[in-house]
Amino acid sequence: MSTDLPEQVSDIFDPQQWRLVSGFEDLQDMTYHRQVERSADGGIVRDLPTVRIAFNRPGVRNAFRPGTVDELYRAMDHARMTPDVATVLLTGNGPSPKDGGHSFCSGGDQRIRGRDGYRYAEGETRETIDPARAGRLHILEVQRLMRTMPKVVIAVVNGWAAGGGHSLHVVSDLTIASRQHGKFKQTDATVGSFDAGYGSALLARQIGQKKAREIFFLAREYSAEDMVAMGAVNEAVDHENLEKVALEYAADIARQSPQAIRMLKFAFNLPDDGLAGQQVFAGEATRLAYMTDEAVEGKEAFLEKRDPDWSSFPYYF
Ligand code: S0N
Repeated sequence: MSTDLPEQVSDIFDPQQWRLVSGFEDLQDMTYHRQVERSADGGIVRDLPTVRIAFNRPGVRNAFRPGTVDELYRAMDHARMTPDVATVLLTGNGPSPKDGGHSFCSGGDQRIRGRDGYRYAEGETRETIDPARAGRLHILEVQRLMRTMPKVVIAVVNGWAAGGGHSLHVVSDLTIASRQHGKFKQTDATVGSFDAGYGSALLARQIGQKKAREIFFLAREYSAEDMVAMGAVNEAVDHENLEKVALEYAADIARQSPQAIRMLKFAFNLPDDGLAGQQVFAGEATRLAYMTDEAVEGKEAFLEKRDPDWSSFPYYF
């Protein structure tokens, strides 16, 4: 029985609740943990259905560079494909070793944004960079994954959610935020970038056009309580209890039917996601239909080279 406790990665991270996810020990800019139940002697009794994916660059307010986004996508996709994971907590590690500042995520790392649209790591030049990787705005691929994965994603906003970090909270299914340190600021326009997809348009669907435009056009700072009042955040929580409350949310989600949660998430997305949303919802409906005798009859008739017999399947229930 393993008693390995993971490293303390943030001020409100309880190592007793978690284990490192194997296969992800190489992560540099993110951490990825699975919730576990431990016995009194600290041994892991069983896995629980929640994972914690966290930005791990607190010195730069958890800004993301291309490698960060690659790691985030990898962990998120692993969570998507793990059958007994119901909920993903997306958060930020910290506080900053430099100044004690707390951050969820401050968006794209501005130090590496080249005028040509590429992101340059230290020491890289136009000649040495791999353009296929460095120029991608692939945080948008993460947004789509979070949106379409059949799991609930909770943004656990422990500090600054700014720029592209603000957009990640918008695209999450639920958001809870630290009352003391959770701060929200949409700085895209300040630095000449703009999330013209979910980050802005979905925000407007969530809180209304006037408030969403205010957030983007004025780039002001908002507290967790401000965001609760606008309907952009589910709950403001005392900082020390933030991850505890996130796990309570996750425990409630785990008490619901997985199928019902999937269908509900896709149904909530559908009107805002157009045909792509319909495709995701309909794909799940097709999967359910394949489980019926009627669909089995269609398949078997084809394989047996006969006409299907629909006589026992009603047109109306
Ligand atoms: C978060 C803010 C408000 C916090 O202010 P505070 O507490 O005063 O801290 P600072 O002293 O400013 O920061 C502490 C240290 O961290 C560094 N730092 C902070 N944020 C970043 C960042 N985003 N990139 C690089 N470094 C960062 C500071 O420089 C400081 O370092 P030192 O101690 O060395 O001086 C405040 O920090 C702030 O406003 N940050 C910038 C927020 C921002 O503008 N982010 C970018 C917005 N744009 C995007 O995120 C684009 C998103 C994106 O990727 C995208 C989305 C859709 C389509 C395309 C794209 C695309 O890829 O471009």
